[in-house]
Amino acid sequence: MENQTPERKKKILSCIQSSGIPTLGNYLGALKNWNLLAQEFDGAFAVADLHAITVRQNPAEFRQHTKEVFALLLAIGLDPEKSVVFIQSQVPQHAQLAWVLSCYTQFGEMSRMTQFKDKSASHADNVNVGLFTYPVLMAADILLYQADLVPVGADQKQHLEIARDIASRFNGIYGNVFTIPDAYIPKQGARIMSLADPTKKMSKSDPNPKGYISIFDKPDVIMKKFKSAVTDSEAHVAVGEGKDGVNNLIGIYSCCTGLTAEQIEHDFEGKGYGDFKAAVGEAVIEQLRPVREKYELLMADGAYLNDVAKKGAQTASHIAERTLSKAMKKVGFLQEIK
Ligand code: ATP
Ligand code: LTN
Repeated sequence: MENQTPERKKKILSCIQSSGIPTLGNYLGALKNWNLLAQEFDGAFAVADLHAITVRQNPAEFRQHTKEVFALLLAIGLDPEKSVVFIQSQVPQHAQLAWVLSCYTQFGEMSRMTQFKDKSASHADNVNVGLFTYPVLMAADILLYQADLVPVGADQKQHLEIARDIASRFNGIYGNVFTIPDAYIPKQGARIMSLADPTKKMSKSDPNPKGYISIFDKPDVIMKKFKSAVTDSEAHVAVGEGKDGVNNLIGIYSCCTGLTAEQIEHDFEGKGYGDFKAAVGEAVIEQLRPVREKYELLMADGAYLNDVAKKGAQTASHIAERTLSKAMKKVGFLQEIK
C-alpha cells in the first residue's frame, strides 16, 4: 500500500561478560533466549569485556575468556550474517557514551544498586569506581543500539530500570534521542541457583566449581556435579518452601525438557533424589551437547572468529556512532568551528 511505512522491526540487544567460563545459568537465563529472539528481531549481541575488568583479571586468562565467550555466541546459533555479534571494547562508542551518560546519573541512584552492594562485599579489596558506575556503561550498551528489548536474567532487572531512567531523563531534556528499552526476563530459568548453595545464584565467578555447571563441562563432569548437588532430607521430588535445592533442580529440568513442575512431580512420584538427579544431569548434558560440539569446532578456527569479530565491530560501530553523535550534538559539544 502506498504511503504506508512498514512496521519497524523491533531491536534487541544483550551482552555477556568475559569474566569467566559461562555457566548453565547464563545459558538458561539469557543465551538460549537470545537465539530464539534473534530469529524474530534485529539483534545485536556482545561480549562485555569492558564490564569484566570491574573485577581484576589475569591478562592471559582474560584474553582467552573473551575469545571463548565470543565463540560461544556463535555456538549457541547466532548467525553473524543476520545479527551483529561483537566485542564491546572494539567499539569505542560504548565508553564514550558511558562518560556522557554518567553526567546524567545521580550518585544516589547508583548507590541503591544491589549488585554493587553484593560485589563490593565479595571483592572488598577492590571496590573500584568502575564497579560503581557499571550500570551506566550497561545503559550506554543498550541505548547506542536503540534497543526495544533486552533479554537478561532476573539479576539484571534493576540495571535495566536505571537504563530506562537515564534514557527518559536525557530525552526529557533534549527530545527523543534514545528508545526506552524493556527488559525481557524469561518465565523460566531467570534465576538458576548454585548447586552447592541453592540460596545463591549460580555464578561463573564462584570460587567453588561444584556450585556451577560450565557450558563447556564434559558429560561425566556434569553428571558428577548434579549427583553431588545439595538437596534436603525429605527425599520427595516436589516444589516446596525451604526446598531450595530441589526447587532449583526442578526448574533446571523443566527448562531443559519443557515439562511443567506438576508433570515432573508426577513422573518422579515415589522415586528418590538419586534417580531425579541423574535425570536432570542427563537432560542438561543433552541440552548443552550441540553447543559444546559447535564451540569446539569454532575454537579451532581462530582466523574465522577474528574475521567475524572484525566485521561485527565495524557494523556495530557504524550503528553506535549514529546515536553517539546525535547525543553529543544535543548536549552541545562543538562539532565544527565555523
Ligand atoms: P558473574 O557471575 O561473573 O558475576 P554473571 O554471569 O552474573 O557474572 P554476565 O556474564 O554478564 O554476568 O551475565 C550474562 C547474562 O546471564 C545476564 O543476562 C544475566 O542476567 C544472566 N545470568 C547470570 N547468572 C544467571 C543465573 N544464575 N540464572 C539465570 N540467568 C543468569
Ligand atoms: N551487566 C550484565 C552484562 C551486560 C549487559 C549489557 C546485559 C553488560 N552490558 C547490556 C544486557 C545489556 C550482566 O549480566 N552482568
